[in-house]
Amino acid sequence: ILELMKTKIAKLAKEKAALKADLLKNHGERKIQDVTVEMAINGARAIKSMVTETSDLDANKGIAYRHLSLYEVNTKLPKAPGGSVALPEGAFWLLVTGEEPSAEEVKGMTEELHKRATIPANVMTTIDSLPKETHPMTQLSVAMLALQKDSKFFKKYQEGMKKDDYWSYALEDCLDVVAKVPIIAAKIYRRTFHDGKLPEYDPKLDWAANFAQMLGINQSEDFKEAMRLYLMLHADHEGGNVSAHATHLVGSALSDPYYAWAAGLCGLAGPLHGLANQECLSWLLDVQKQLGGQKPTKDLMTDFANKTLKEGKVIPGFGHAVLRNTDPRYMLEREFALKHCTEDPLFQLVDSCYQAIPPVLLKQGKVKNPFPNVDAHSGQLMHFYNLKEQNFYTVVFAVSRTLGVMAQYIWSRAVSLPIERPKSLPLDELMILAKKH
Ligand code: CMX
Repeated sequence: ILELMKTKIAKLAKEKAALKADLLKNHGERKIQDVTVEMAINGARAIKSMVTETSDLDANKGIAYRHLSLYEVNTKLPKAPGGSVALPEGAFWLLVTGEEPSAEEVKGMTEELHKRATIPANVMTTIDSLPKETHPMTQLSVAMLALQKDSKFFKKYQEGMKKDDYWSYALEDCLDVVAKVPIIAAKIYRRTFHDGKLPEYDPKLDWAANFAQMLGINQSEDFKEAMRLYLMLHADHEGGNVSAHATHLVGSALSDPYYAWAAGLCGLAGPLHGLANQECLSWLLDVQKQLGGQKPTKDLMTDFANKTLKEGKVIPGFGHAVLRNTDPRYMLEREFALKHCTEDPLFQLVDSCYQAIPPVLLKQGKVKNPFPNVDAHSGQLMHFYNLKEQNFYTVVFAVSRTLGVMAQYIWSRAVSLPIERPKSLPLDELMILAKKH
């Protein structure tokens, strides 16, 4: 399967290289946007200054993996036997090759990952040497760097590999990372929250199902299916978000995929990014406690939302920096929950928030997007299937996002994107420029 994958990437890379050359030669001076002082100060928001091949975020339709919406990905891509959710390794194939995989190709992909799913003893020892209270995201970042010793990209670069070969060794490392990350995540989970015993890896299972069973908390088929959905939905979200951008930036220095993703993981650990999902569940559980068994009616939830706003806090799980509509990832999780867990009191609370909170935020008047994002739902699903340790949620997100950032890394090398080096300015220089224009 690896050779087939390489053939597909090589073919697409040739087309993309021609497109890039055409853009640079014939349109390189063309203006695509004005950059304002506000954009420069406020986090480069909306400045079109990066190339990411794998996915594209539309403010209304949400993320598309290679031009396919998440609904299309979920409908069209192969499922596990008896399942109804697209397999995340199929999404990875799509992100990497640009093509919808056949069932045979996804099966091959799963097998390829099984072959690479061994964790060197030194990496396990490194994880075990960390105090158990170390945040699971710190443990994961440390483990990523411990894996770096075996980077094929790094080794080949030292030996003087040609530029044209960068992407194929990047692919080797990226496949290794994708194969190993769920086992490492499960290892961190078991040692941090349980007895430290790691269930055996099961090569008969797909990538997500194996991760679900290695957590050792719920062996049901429904949990495996929920995990497939979660890992498929969170796989990629364009290149400008903190973790993807950090990974891309570090990779642009030709640091190998392990170094690059370790940097990205540190970004994902931030409360304004990957940590938001854990905060969202905390808010829901707190509301549930205050409800003390009362039914979460729309009126009650409106009161809770107003109370949170009055306290000067944001309502976690609502709003988005780019999206201006309900996040399709939220909707797909909601559809799943409607099929599997409508009796769950926490789902009923989430459902009531869905009805009550957008009107409250709209009335407040300053939020650009009053609708829920994915974080408003994913915690409920994990919690329902007995994955209750919120400190671990960002690690589950990281397992999924590994697919996207690794696909992006491969493509950054395949189209030879150069080292990234935006121009920065001190504020007084910005004032001089602002007054000049
Ligand atoms: N509750 C209350 N106020 C909110 C809000 C919310 N959920 N979302 C935005 N606002 C406020 C902002 O704080 C801002 O207020 P000020 O002008 O007083 O600073 C105002 O509305 C305008 O903000 P915005 O332009 O609509 O949103 P931003 O692009 O600045 O921020 C985000 C986006 C996600 C950080 C913000 O909506 C938020 O804090 N949401 C809650 C936390 C959350 O769910 N994070 C997960 C994001 C998921 C993801 O990134 O994938």
